[in-house]
Amino acid sequence: MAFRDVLEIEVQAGHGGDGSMSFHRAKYTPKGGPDGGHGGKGGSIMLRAVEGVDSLERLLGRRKFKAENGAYGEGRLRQGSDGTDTVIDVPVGTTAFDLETGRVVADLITAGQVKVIARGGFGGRGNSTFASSTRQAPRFAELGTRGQYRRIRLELRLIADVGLVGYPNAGKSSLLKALSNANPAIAAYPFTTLSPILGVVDDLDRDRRFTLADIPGIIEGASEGKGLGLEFLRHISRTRLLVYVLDVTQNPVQELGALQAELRAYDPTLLDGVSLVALNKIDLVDADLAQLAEDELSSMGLPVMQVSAGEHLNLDALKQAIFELLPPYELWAQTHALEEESDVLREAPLTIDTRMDPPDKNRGVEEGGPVRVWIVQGGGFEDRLQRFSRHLEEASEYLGGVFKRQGLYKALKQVGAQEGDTIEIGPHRFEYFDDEDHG
Ligand SMILES: Nc1nc2c(ncn2[C@@H]2O[C@H](COP(=O)(O)OP(=O)(O)OP(=O)(O)O)[C@@H](O)[C@H]2O)c(=O)[nH]1
Ligand SMILES: [Mg+2]
Repeated sequence: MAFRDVLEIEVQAGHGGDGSMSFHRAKYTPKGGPDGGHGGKGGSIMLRAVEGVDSLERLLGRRKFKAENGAYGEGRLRQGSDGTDTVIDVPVGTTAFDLETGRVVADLITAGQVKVIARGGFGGRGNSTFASSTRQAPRFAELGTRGQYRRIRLELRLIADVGLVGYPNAGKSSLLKALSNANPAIAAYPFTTLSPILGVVDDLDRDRRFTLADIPGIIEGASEGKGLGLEFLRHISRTRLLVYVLDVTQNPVQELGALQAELRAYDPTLLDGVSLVALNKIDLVDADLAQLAEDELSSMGLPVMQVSAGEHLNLDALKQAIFELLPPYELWAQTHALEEESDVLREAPLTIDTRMDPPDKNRGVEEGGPVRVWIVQGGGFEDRLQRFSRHLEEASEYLGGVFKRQGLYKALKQVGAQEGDTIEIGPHRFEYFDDEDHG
């Protein structure tokens, strides 16, 4: 069972369809009204968490995903159809990161959970939308917007319910073997286990189960790289319960303190969850000695179970204790999901910068003085222009009205724009007219 795998994918959501520029044509009505329909929405790409699969590779099978584009609008007010979404199934426990920003896009820890990772573009509006009493024949339509493109890193961390931590040779693998269906290597020397192993523990009487993860042993100084280090703690960072496996013939009290110190050095939140102690190898010591160790450990605040993985002593009691103490998954998931990016596309706020440009004959400035340029960024203005770039000339009066309603001219006036100045929005340049209404 692969414990962790990583896969990089590229996703391209569908583009929105362009709105249509069309006029009604009929035999006896030569001057028909505008009848261009809207473009359809582009399909989005989402991840969906499915149960019972433990490999990204097997489930995905490829690296590039596309969603369908929205169709163009057409005459006679025909709306273009929306592009179909693409749903990518991933195993529960998959986290998606944006490769560019490193931010968490989705953290799927519950089966059936769905999250959009690339949003489809919006459809453009047809020219019929822009008709009004003063603009009866709009010769422009809106373009659809582009679908989101992203490179995504998927990381699967199988979510084991319970993690075993302990010094090398304490008997972690022996416990895993005795409690679960797994068959890990067991040997009388330290660092037998070199990579994490998962097993399933069943309670057939009551029809319940948990998964149990065995990781390589940890020693004092692991946080400074001693032994195999703490790298493997990542695999139990999302377990709901930790079992400290301590060898009763060693110095269990001292070992527990050292283990907790190492965990704390790696991630202090590891100590916040539910945990208990399995005091192992009690078959090797007198009952009195085992009891003494249990009492000392109990005074450190954790429930303690005396067991022998080798002789199968008290294992059922340990199992039942784990079932009793294990927090319900739903409750745990609410507080342990990573914070995902918001679904809402946030628009950058409006900013206005200014600079002086040398006189430019092409713009027909006769006097030859330098020209003041106001650079408008954010506020959605560039996107808006982009959507009419095919018919900018024809749409200019409409756009002027929109920009005015959105407060652009007022903002320009406030920063000191004057008649004849240039407004620059992305690749577009306009002359600023001082209109009394702007105030
Ligand atoms: N007598 C006795 N021996 C045990 C018991 N549990 C484990 N052992 C022995 O202890 C040794 C280490 O056991 P493992 O299960 O490999 O220990 P581990 O904690 O997984 O060790 P690493 O993988 O090296 O970290 C083996 O020789 C086991 O047979 C027990 O309850 N009683
Ligand atoms: Mg082991």
